[in-house]
Amino acid sequence: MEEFKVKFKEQADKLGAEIKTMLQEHGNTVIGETTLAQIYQGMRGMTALVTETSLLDAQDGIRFKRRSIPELREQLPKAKGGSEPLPEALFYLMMIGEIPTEEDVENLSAILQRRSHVPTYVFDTMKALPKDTHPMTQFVVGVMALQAESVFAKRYAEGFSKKDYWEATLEDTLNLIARLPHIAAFVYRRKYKGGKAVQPDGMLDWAANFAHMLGYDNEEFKELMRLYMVIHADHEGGNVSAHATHLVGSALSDPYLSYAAGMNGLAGPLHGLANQEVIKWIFEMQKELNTEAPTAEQIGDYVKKTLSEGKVVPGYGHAVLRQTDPRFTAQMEFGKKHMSDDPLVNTVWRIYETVPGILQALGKVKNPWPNVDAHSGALLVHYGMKEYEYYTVLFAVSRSLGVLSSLCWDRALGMPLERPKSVTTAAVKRWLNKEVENLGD
Ligand code: NMX
Ligand code: MLT
Repeated sequence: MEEFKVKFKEQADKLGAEIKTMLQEHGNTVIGETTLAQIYQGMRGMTALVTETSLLDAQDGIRFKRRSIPELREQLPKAKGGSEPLPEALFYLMMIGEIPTEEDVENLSAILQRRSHVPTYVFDTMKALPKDTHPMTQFVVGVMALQAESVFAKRYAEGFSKKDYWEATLEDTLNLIARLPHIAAFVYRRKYKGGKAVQPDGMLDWAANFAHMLGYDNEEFKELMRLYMVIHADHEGGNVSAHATHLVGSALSDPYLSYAAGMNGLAGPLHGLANQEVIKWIFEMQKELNTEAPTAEQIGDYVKKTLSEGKVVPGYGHAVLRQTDPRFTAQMEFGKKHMSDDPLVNTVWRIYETVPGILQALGKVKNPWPNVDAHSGALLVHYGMKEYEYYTVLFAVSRSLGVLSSLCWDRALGMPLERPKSVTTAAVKRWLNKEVENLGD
């Protein structure tokens, strides 16, 4: 068995034993109360899940094993000559719980390289779709075609023991993460570059090879992809893509089915699709105002127009965060280092100076600050990737690292089927009128 698997199993057994003892001693401890408003309003603030890979703080943002985004950028190993963290290293941290050595990361990159071949029938399946199909749909169809390769599904069909679920899940996880960049690059090259594929380069790290297959060999773009793949990887367990992956996985659907479910959630405009919506919105604003560099006043008027049309300002607000997303700040720092004069990037920064005050004045928006999606597109446009409908696919490739690590943890810890109770409004009324003793009777 690969050393990486052995190390993960050791960590999982240790944590599993701790959880068992904790539940024996504290299983009946009450952790909070649930209000009627919460079950009608998207379960905000309701602690209802355990996710081992990361933890979100409303003020400070995401932390991976207690390390913030700036700390990850400092502490995780980098590519030779690079200064951004390697996503493989973050995957290692989420699985093993420690910052890997450079050798650990090289071993993991090699494991992924060995598993990266995508069978031709997957591309043939994707080719059956009209070229103008949304890139996220093409991507998920590719993932679903690849499901025929699932080790978990095969072994389950043959009949295998619960205690081996984790290993088959990890097999699928490594295979899927290894292959996703190729599937994603195929979507891009097919839809936007006349179908001319770029062959993978086995000497490159995971993110740099993805950039290469997309057709971007600029070293700075490779650095951007490393940073992008790290900061989009995980955002604890309650976000739509992580929660959907976990929920579907809880039915013992294999990692391909589970990840595809999560990515269908990521494709929604209130979640990952917001990255395309941000650039679309900025391009439309530039067109309407007939300028590449709108003033703060012009931006303010355009924001008010957007709101008056009953639309949200994409890239702003969050269900949990109550401050500027540190993932936005990391991208702003990247922009300042590599492209401080770029007009579009400067427009993103001017929007940042303008929007929060306007949203705050509405009095209902709980977080007027930018999230990760407010910045990402402008950096991509700088390097020539203007096809904004594709952006969520980049998010999806990165998110595989988090949601699939979580699925490995779910299986290793023997997490059960997720099945919360639901009620009807009629039942709520009966309960409020004291016609029944318990809500749901
Ligand atoms: N522009 C306009 N109105 C907003 C915005 C915004 N950016 N954010 C929140 N609101 C409104 C929201 O629609 C709601 O209005 P109403 O009561 O009329 O329905 C009100 O403010 C209260 O919403 P909140 O409790 O602040 O936000 P909630 O937790 O419900 O939603 C988001 C969070 C992220 C869905 C919301 O802020 C939003 O729609 N933002 C724009 C889309 C976006 O950027 N999504 C990406 C999130 C990050 N990601 O990658 O997933
Ligand atoms: C995410 O990265 O998943 C988003 O910020 C949404 C969330 O955390 O709810």
